[in-house]
Parts: sequence; structure tokens; C-alpha cells
Amino acid sequence: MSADLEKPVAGGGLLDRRLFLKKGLSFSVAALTVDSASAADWQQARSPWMNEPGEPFSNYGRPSSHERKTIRWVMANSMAPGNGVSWTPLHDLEGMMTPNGLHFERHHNGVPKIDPKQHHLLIHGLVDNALVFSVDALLRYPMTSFLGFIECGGNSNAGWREQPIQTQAGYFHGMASCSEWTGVPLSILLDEAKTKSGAQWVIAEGADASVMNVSIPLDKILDDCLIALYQNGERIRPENGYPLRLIVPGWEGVTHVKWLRRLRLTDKPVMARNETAKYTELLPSGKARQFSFVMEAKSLITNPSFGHQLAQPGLYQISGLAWSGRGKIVKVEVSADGGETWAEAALQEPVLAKCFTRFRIPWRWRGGMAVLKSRATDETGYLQPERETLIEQRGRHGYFHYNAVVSWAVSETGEISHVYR
Ligand SMILES: Nc1nc2c(c(=O)[nH]1)N[C@H]1C(S)=C(S)[C@@H](COP(=O)(O)O)O[C@H]1N2
Ligand SMILES: [Mo]
Repeated sequence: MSADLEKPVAGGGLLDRRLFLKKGLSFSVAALTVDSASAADWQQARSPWMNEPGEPFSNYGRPSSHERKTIRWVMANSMAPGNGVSWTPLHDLEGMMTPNGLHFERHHNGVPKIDPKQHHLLIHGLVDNALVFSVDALLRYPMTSFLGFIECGGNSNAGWREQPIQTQAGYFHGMASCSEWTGVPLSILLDEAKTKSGAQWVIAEGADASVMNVSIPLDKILDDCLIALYQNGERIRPENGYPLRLIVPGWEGVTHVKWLRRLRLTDKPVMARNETAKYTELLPSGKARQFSFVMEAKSLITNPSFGHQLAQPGLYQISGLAWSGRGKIVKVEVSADGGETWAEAALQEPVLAKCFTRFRIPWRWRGGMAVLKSRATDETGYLQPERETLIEQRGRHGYFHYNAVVSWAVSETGEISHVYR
């Protein structure tokens, strides 16, 4: 059985996903081989940091100074520095969670400096009891956690360009991040406010200088939305909505209103800027698609990806992320021959609904040209489309909701570039 595992399962040298469970696997070039004499030398060698006491304790930890290149890439408007994006460096990360300091940011008018003692949440409109909550009051309500992604509807939109953009995976697809969000289910608060019959929409509004607002169907709010107060165990970072934000699992980023100050229940949507002029899609028919809330299944290989360099031919582990706003990822297939043949990748547990899922598959690179791709299937049976299929469905004037298969070309010398094929 173990010999079988080393036989390719698809073209271009893709191997069985269970190969890495096997013992005695040789990466041939990855480690140095040492004889017993030099092993003794290695054992005796004392690095300078073993000869003196280390640094003292710190109140709040930081990454190693050797990891200073792992940062968010900021893309902001020089005339209005509070409007723009910073991207999560997905190409430098592993696992499924995004560290708080690397969660992507999308602000329309900067990060407000909110004093939590002076911040309140108002719930009003079509309710029997209009309610105002202080942050301290909200902290006393029962909480639950949602582990999942937030993805901007504009993420990956460089994919609509005529020519493939040559940039790191995170600076192309990193308007998506994944955290554990903890807070109060909105169903509890709305139960207390008692919604009136006729209430069908909730208008959520933030306390930033853009006073951003969006309309969300009441059914979704009652189903699984949260007022989040914590992000990966600590209080939410200012840039991600401190002291509280709306979490709308699986729906586009703009619905997750940060610095939330108001929820108004109404019978119809408010037709805000971000649901009319923005976050809508012009279709080939000339009509625009509106309220396209759900983020459809997507995947991409993060390692290797653009900017990485394969050292030499040999065994590699291809690793990437897949997610779907409709539920769990059930399958990720990888191709090393530009989509001629596909092999199933291993999914790292836990596999959760509306959450980043890490996939991995072994690959033996023989040194020639290769095109690496991944495609995800979610639990509704939806298969991530090839770029041509997406363009057939949505036309060439798209800007939001780009989720096509991503292809990385490997050159004979091991450089990786972005291609459409
Ligand atoms: N109040 C407010 N909420 C907001 C925004 C904003 O500018 N103001 N940006 C929205 C957009 S477009 C996105 S994609 C997400 C980004 O969340 P993040 O910055 O925590 O990643 O927040 C949303 N919530
Ligand atoms: Mo967004």
C-alpha cells in the first residue's frame, strides 16, 4: 500500500493525499545528512543566544523581528487616507485562522477612536420596545462563538482584468480573513425588543465618519447573526470594529457593519450607497444584480504561489484555503497540469461551515513547466467555476464577487507566476 501511495494520482506529478501519513518518507533534498562525527559537532555547537539570559517578559507579545515582512499591504487613497484596504498576506500564513494584527481592513472613512464608555447600540423602528444597550450591558448577555471568514465582495476583483495581475496571493485574494468571533446572538436582543409584524429588514449603521449603513433581511439576522465583542479571544481590534460589530456569517464583508451603533427594523431596504452604487453586479443583459449577499465557494493555492521560488525538483506539499458562504467545503481538487487531470486534496480538520478550510496535497515536481490550480465544492454541490465559465455567466463588466479558479504557472526554473488557463 505504501509503495502505491508514491504513484502519481493525476498528471504533472500529483500524489495521493495520504502520502504524508506514511512513515519514512524521504524529502531527499530538504534536510542535510550528517555522519556521526559531524553530528557530534552539531550537538556541541552553542549559538550565541544559548550563552546569556534571554529577554524578560512582556505585557503583550509581538511576532519575531525576523518576520517583519509578514504584514498587511496597505492600499489607500492618498487624498483620503482613511478610505482603502489593507490585505491579509495569505501567501505567508498557514493553518486556518488569521492573527488579529493581520486581519484585512476595509474602511470607508478611517478607524474611529471610540470610547467604549460612551458607545451605545440602539435597536428601534418596527419593534414594541426600542432599546439602548451600553457596551457593559452587552457584555453581560449570553454569548456564542462563530469561527468563520469575512470576505469583502470586492475581493479578488483583479481577476476581472484582461491580463492576469502579477502579485502575491494575499494582495490579490487577501480581502478575506478568518477569526473566532464571540458575542451576543441578535435573536436574543430582538426577542427583548419584540419585532412588530411587517418588520422584514434591519438597517445597520456604524459610528464611523462614513456612517456606513446597509440593509439586511430580518430572517438572516434572526438565523445566525451576532453582535461580536471579541475576536480570537481578545476584545475586537479598533480597525475591525471595536467595541462591537455585526457578524453576518457567510455574507459579503460590507454587511458586517463595524463600530455598530444602530439597528432599525423596517419593512423595506434603505437603498444605501453600498447596496445600489456599490456591491452590485452589472450582468451581460444590462441589468444589475443587487443584494447578492452570499459569498460563493472559492479556493486558492497559497503555497506555492506568486513570488515563491521552488528550490529544486522534488517532493513538495501544496497547501491552500477554501471557503464557502453557503456552508461547509466538502471537496477540494488540485491539478498540476492546468486542469487536464485533478486529484483530491486532504482537508485539515476541523472543517466548519462558512469558515476557512485548509487543504493540502503532495506533489512531486520533476522540474518542467506546470500549472497548479485548485477548485472547491461546497455542501450544496456548488463547484467553483473556471474563469471562462464565470465570464459566460456574469459578462466582462464585473467588479464584485469574483470566485473563479486561480492558476499559478511554474517555470522550468521554479518561478511562479499568475496565468489565466
Ligand atoms: N462602519 C463601517 N462598517 C464597515 C465598513 C466601513 O467602512 N464602516 N466597511 C465594510 C466593508 S466594505 C468590509 S469588506 C468589512 C471589512 O471588515 P474588516 O475591516 O474588519 O476586515 O467591513 C464592513 N463594515
Ligand atoms: Mo467590502
